Amino acid sequence: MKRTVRWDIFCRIVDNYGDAGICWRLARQLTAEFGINVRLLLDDLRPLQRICPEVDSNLAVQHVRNVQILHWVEPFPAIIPANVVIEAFGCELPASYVAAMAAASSGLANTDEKMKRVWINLEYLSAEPWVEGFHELASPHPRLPLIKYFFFPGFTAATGGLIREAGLFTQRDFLQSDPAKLWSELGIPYPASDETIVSLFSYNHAPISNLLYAWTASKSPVRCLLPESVASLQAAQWAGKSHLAAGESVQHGNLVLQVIPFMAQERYDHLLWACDCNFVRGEDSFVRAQWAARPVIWQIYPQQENAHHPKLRAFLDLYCRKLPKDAADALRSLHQGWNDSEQLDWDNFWKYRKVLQQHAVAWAEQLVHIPDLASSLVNFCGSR
Ligand code: TRH
Repeated sequence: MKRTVRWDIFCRIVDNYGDAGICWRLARQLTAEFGINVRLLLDDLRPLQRICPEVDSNLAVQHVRNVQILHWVEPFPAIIPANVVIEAFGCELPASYVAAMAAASSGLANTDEKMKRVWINLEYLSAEPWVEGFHELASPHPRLPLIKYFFFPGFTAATGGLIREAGLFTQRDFLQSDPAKLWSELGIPYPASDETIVSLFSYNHAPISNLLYAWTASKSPVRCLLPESVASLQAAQWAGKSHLAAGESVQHGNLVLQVIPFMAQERYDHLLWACDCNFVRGEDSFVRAQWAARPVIWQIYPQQENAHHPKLRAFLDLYCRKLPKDAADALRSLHQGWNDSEQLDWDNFWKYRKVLQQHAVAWAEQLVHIPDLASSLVNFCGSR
């Protein structure tokens, strides 16, 4: 009798939406494209509900899009460990679950449970070169007969790759070829043809008002679409208001700032496809903006002791490799300003719009040649 392959993905929410967003995409792809039975265990379901409104954050167990979602609570209930166990972002598995994995591997469990488990520590994304040397490294458990493997997403063939669903580019190209349809599907009026449409998703410590002032004085009209949750105080202050809600828009100089509702994850992907340039943050929106094949400005998640600085540099080094020097300089300069709360020269950046656009397409095409993260995981785990 053929066994059903089961994977468990464990994730603790540190903050924001990225942890849930990444695990949710991975769970869905493993289910839809590989027929794997996935259980997603999250210690807080609220961020998932925000990006996927079908999820009910009050339920202990639920099935959404063929993924079983469990609220990870302590004390952790006794469940049979899956064939593959993903510990996302070093979240530390429940001790009882690890003990059950060890029992299964050492033959102490009953026949049904007796099978080797593959334990993966899924890391955060980094373009730093050291990642290639650590990807797929084995780390034997100090006491138990278990091995944990480090798995690094990344931008090169010597890493685990990036989350990218099958057919994503075909779907993107189809919608990008019909902008009127794309905007109407998003529920946003089709923008005027001379406007540069920019989406803005950032942390609150970004120099938002500097950017808004730069757009106000920019040489050509800019429409900034700002998802509601990040319609920060800075944007409201810039508009001379105490609060900005979804549906409100404000015009100053050459800028129209339009606050839009926070969207479900797939719709947000479509927003990235629709805009001329996307300001994104963290990890998941950063990757999705690259798949949009449009110029991207990344606000990196800040880490202690400025560990994010080399991470940002490493990405820009890789991304700018085939970009003409003057355009690369403008891109680096805008990233530096955006990440270090400095002045921003938007016009100097956007005068390279054509070359930046061509490069964004070429960059996405180049990344398609390395296996996506889900496929890399399935191949690696199959080979264990
Ligand atoms: O929310 P984030 O800041 O998440 C961060 C990063 O993942 C960071 O690396 C991690 O250390 C930290 O969390 C704990 O940014 P990120 O990664 O872009 O995730 C945002 C998610 O929200 C992404 O899946 C897209 C989704 N989203 C929507 O679904 N709708 C929206 O309207 C918007 C703006 C975002």
